[in-house]
Amino acid sequence: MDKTRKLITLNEFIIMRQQEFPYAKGELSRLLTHIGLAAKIVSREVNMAGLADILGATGRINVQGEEVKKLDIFANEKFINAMFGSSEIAGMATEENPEIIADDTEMAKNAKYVLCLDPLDGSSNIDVNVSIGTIFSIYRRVSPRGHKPTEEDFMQEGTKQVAAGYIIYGSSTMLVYTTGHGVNGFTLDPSIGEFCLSHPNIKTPTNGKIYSVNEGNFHSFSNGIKKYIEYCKEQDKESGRPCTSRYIGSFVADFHRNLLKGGIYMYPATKKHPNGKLRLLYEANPMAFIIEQAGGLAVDQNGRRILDIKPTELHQRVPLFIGSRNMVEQVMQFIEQEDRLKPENHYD
Ligand code: P6P
Repeated sequence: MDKTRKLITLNEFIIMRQQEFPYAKGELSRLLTHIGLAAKIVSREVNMAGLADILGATGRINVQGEEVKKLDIFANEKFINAMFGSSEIAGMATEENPEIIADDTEMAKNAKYVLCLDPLDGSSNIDVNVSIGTIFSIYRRVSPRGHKPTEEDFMQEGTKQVAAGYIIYGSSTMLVYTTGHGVNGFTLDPSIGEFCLSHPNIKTPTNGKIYSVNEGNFHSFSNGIKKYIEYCKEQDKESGRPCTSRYIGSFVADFHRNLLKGGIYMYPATKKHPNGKLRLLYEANPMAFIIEQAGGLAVDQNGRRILDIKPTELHQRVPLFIGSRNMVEQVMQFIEQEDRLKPENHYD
């Protein structure tokens, strides 16, 4: 990073950008600032996890049927506390809670926003020191203020998001977010405890050479997806193939690398996950908002734009194809040719 460039902290950036919203009264700015605070607290704990008694499983299974790690609970609690502490959130939907969470205070009942959260995505990687992340999505509530929020506030199409972002706890901790005016990345400088602007106005390459998918599920994929993966492996100098296969098993880490370098992440329908594995409200939608703002695409297995999907359940899953525009369009062509135009094809 150019050391001569003025250091811009996340809070300075948020205030600078608030001036672009003439009618903003600072609520969203305050909310984003509190997200940054919670991220710092979780980052400290994630980086200390190996030393503190916070690794390992809790012995509980969450609403997703997945094993709950101690850090999952820690991150969930820290973000819940920070969000309601901002007084800007009427309620939250998080991966760790089967129902929406609402705060009974008058302040919360009168708040303008609701938040969808995956507090710690990729948590199966926690105990083996692989990068993990937090994903958030913010909506204006649609229910009347002065009352607790309803599920309707969370069942909005992704196009209605006011802001979305993620924190990646990796070789460094980064916070990447959008409010619909581009995508900006901030790297945590632990020596001053501030997120500093390190990746202004992120644009994802239109094409890429990286494909991210769990090929262990290969025989469960549709023919179109199988043929696309085989296409990625073929030798073709002109098109720069073979592609490179990179799959960390941590969505935030795979997404972040592909966002910066170009690539596609795919979690198709499988036998075990007939609707894909990624959740619409707090994984697919926020990342789809970011990737579109960065010039990429995010669609489901029918080629439907993720952000246009009207949610019907809080924890619903959706097959996800997200990343460089050309790569997403290409896999959709294979699905069109092999699955839809040849109805005799079916998932094995
Ligand atoms: P699989 C983590 O549980 C997660 O939701 C994503 O972070 C990750 O990309 C995916 O699931 C990994 O799933 O079935 O390939 O192990």
